[in-house]
Amino acid sequence: MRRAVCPGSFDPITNGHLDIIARASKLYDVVHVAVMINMSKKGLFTVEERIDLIQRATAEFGNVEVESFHGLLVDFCKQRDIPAIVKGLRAVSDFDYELQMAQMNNGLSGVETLFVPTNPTYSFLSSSLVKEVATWGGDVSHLLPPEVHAAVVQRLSER
Ligand code: COD
Repeated sequence: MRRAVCPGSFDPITNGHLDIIARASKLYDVVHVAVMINMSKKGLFTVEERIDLIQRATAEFGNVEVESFHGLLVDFCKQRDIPAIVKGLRAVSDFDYELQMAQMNNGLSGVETLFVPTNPTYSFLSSSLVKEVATWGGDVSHLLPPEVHAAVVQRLSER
């Protein structure tokens, strides 16, 4: 069984994340989506809400498992016998930090990181930018899965 993990904050999942997960799901038997628990940062959505949104957005792929994790990504990989991390690369600005993490993770445990070039349609897209634009009433419906867009609009209207 070939396994890989797509890790992230996913606050919330965007079409850019979804594109990488979809492509990984064609290359691997099982793709684990690992939602990082960050105690020091309050997100727009709780980790449980993010997991629910990712599960709904990826249900059609049929081989995606969504979980949260706390601590080192390499420990998440070790516990599940996952040899590969799949990451999307948006621009050169992503590369420096991603390279450092890939080399650190490989040195810690031997896990490999594979970089998938972003779909050019989403090369500018990040969760934080979506939240900022949506907060000020901008239209982000084309950048999010429909159920995620509805949840973002709902959550911002409660504030
Ligand atoms: N197009 C393509 N890919 C994208 C896009 C896009 N528009 N947006 C995001 N992505 C991909 C990128 O690969 C990105 O890395 C990933 O999605 C997740 O993005 P975010 O923004 O949701 O999540 P981050 O960047 O906050 O996640 C960072 C991690 C959780 C992956 C990282 O901090 C981590 O591994 N932490 C665990 C602790 C650890 O092991 N630390 C040591 C690291 S060496």
